[in-house]
Amino acid sequence: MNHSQILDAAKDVLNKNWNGDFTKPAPNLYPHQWNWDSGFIAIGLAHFNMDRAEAELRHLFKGQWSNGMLPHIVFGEEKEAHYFPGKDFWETEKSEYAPFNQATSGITQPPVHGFVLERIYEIAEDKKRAKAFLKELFPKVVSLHKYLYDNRDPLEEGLIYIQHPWESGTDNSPCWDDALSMIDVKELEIPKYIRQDLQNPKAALHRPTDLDYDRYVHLVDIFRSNNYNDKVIYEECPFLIQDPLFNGILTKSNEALIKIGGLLGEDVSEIVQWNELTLFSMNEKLWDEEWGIYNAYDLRNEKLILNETSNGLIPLFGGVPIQEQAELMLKLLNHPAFSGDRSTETWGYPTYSLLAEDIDYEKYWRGPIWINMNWLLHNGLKRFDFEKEAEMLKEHSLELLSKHGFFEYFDPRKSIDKAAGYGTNQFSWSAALCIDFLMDVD
Ligand code: 9WN
Repeated sequence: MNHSQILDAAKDVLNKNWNGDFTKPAPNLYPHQWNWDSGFIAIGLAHFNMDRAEAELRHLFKGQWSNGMLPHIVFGEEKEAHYFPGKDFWETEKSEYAPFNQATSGITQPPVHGFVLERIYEIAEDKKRAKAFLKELFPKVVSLHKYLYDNRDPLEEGLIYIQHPWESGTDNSPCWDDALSMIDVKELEIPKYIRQDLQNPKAALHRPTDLDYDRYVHLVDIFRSNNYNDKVIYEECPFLIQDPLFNGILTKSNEALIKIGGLLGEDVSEIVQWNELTLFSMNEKLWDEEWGIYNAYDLRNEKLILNETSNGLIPLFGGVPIQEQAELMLKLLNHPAFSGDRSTETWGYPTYSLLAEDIDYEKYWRGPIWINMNWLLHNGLKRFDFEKEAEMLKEHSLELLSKHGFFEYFDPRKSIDKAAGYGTNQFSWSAALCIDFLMDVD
């Protein structure tokens, strides 16, 4: 496929996944609206259908809770939508903050919306209209950030914790293994549930395990039985982690909100303070000088999680490192851990170190390449003028997409030529970010 054919094919995926209210991440597997997906999707839409880009985000924010929390799923109305956990499972009516006219989940996802608004403004030809949209969305995004700083940062370090692997967006990342292993499911009464994500014969090989799901369900059960009260959850939840991806995305969005606020003539002093604290603490607490990466921190068990995943490199995008640190991060990306060597020629960049003994090239967030991570890293590398690697990453992403289709994730090994894409092959953010790569508006 040449570039114009891929572009058309990508738009086609987004058009087909649009249901009149929002874009589904994928037709059958993910039939509702997902939080960070919608952000990436809106960027792709902005290049060819601004009405829909705006509608996408407006619909997402219809699900915002009155305390600012933005749920990771905003449920649609489709009768045929089989997804676990569906809307009834969450029992969000137990929270005093959940909207009464829109069904949602009760946890959040990485706060991409600030930088998404900034990107939409950059792409927009009609700046007056785009500015009006920024004005409408700005207070909602600020209120999400305020929720995070007020409720998910009890030590006032500027480091937001996630309370569920689904909040990370990188659900079964090896980073969460140790903390999750403390949840002994044999000792617990796990509510009954039926997974809907294993319809595809190969899904069990690629997706999280049943043990993972038992733990995911147990955590949700803690939240709903405590009426989504953040103070109680902080006391009770066995999984509380400060993740460099979540916090690196937050700094990028803080920075974008500061710029947007300036454009709109809003007071941004509080956002400036939040951001300075987050940047400071990420470098004080999470930076690993030896390995050239940001670690995660397990707040519940009070220990660093030594990180070998690309979550720890996303702070490049958020401008967290200074140039010297960024150079160490680049060195790591060029190291066999993320770039392979002659015996394992790889696509850039796997989500888990190729040198890790338990890397699984086919399993979800435990090795495969994801287009959103490539897009975040591409833009992070550009920010530090690492043009060569940024270009390579874009080319690899486009080659994978045009060779195999708009898969959810890809095998990093170049030797695997057939069936190298896994999960759904009509994945919206793969299509949306492909469009952004191809359009390259600065
Ligand atoms: C759980 C929708 C979402 C993405 C996540 C990805 C996957 C859900 C699932 O799909 O998670 O939220 O059912 O596995 O891990 O990043 O937002 O595309």
